[in-house]
Amino acid sequence: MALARAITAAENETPEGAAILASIQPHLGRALVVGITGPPGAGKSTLTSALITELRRRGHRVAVLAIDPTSPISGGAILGDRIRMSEHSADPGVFVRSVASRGQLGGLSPTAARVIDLMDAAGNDTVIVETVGAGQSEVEVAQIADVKVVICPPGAGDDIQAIKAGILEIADILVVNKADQAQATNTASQLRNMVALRSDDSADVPVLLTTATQGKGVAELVDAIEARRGRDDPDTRATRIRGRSRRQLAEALARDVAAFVRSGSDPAIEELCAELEGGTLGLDEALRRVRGLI
Ligand SMILES: Nc1nc2c(ncn2[C@@H]2O[C@H](COP(=O)(O)OP(=O)(O)OP(=O)(O)O)[C@@H](O)[C@H]2O)c(=O)[nH]1
Ligand SMILES: [Mg+2]
Repeated sequence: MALARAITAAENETPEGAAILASIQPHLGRALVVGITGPPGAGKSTLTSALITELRRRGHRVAVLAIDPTSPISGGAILGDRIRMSEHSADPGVFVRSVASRGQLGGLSPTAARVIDLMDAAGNDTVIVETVGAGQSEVEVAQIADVKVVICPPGAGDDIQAIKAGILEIADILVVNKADQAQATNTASQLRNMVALRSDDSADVPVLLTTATQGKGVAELVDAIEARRGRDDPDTRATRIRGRSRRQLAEALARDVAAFVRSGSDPAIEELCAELEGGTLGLDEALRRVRGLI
């Protein structure tokens, strides 16, 4: 309940929220953040629920952040996720939260990183972040997550093409879910071929088969995720937290500066805008001068 309240306070940017966020810094970096991404309907939520079951069996405390796809295609996802993860709702070792997918700058919700930090500081050793792989958000998840799991449904040539074009590059683990369907093994070999064509460091990207609805292959997926956790030394951990903090500062700054420029309250900015409008000043030069102001 405390975590839920802290997240709400952080989302609403209340003074209490800011105080909590400031106080949790020393407690960050204990959780392994697992990103689950893939096309709509690939089975991300079902697999997440199965992952929770297996992680709980192994004694982990798990928090899930489902980034709500606000697109019309997968509307109602939050309700669906609630149903799919409801089997864990009575378990005090599991915490599930959904947030809207789009921030003011068009990317991942700016609060997502903060919510992950709060989940981490609250003592969850595994944080799962589910996002639909449909553009920008999965790339941003890659910047947040320590382990990136990309899910591909069987057979869909188009989906493989999309994954090839975008998210294959970020995957640490590839999963063909719905292994109970006929095309699954074929899709897995296609993905293995694609992985083999990648540069050397991709050699250890496993391609796994799961049937999330039956919990099949889930233990092997957790093993692959745990192998990553095992590789984690204090240095990479520290780098990871620094990366997250830097990203948060950059996002907060970008929002602040945008609000400042839009507010129309600064004479120097107003002068620049007038010159831009009048065509006597180019955008590059205006940017250069604004940099001098902040
Ligand atoms: N046959 C089969 N169906 C599955 C499997 N895993 C998930 N499904 C079904 O696929 C549908 C979509 O599953 P979700 O878990 O909601 O997929 P998702 O990727 O979270 O979907 P969005 O969040 O809307 O993008 C549901 O009807 C699931 O029951 C599987 O292993 N085999
Ligand atoms: Mg889902």
